[in-house]
Amino acid sequence: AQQVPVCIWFTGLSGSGKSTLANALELELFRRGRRTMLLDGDNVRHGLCRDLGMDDDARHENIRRVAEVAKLMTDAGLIVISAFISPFVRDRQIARELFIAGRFIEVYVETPLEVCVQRDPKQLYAKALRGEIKNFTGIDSSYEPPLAPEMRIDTSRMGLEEAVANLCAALERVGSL
Ligand code: GGZ
Repeated sequence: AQQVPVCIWFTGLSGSGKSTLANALELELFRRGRRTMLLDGDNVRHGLCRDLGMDDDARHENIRRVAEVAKLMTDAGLIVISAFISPFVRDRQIARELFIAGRFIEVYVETPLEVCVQRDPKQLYAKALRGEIKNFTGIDSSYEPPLAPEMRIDTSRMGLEEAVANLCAALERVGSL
């Protein structure tokens, strides 16, 4: 059967585990023969959005572009996985409204800030706390949690395998797997 195209939209703090989840999910979908497109900072902020910084307006524009690309990719029949902080409710709502009802799955990666600060794989929180990076999400730039996400994952409490299994179950419910 043809896969139902859908957008899985991860949102959460830097270091919350969005990219790890997105990559593991994409690998599992590949194993199951599904065609996917992964959108994240690595392939977007260095190209399509390389003109954008991290102030609020730049983040609005970043998410607007990513959402439009995600929509185009689902129109092409792909399962799109998006992994951006996407800190603002309004931007995520604008993204959601591009899609047919049920074809936008918002996943709140709700790993607590304290855990993200402890992980700090790129030492960005350390820099932000020293004032060397301005407008850092969770430090001096806000993160607005989703009010009604389709799914929540706290990567400090749930392992990667279980999280991917839960994501796949959600895709099965909407007919994408
Ligand atoms: C937050 C920042 C910042 C600031 C650079 N605030 O964890 P990372 O490192 O690898 O991913 C983060 C990425 C944020 O880009 P997004 O496109 O996801 O953000 S948004 O959705 O808000 O547009 C982080 C790094 O870039 N980074 N400066 N000031 N994260």
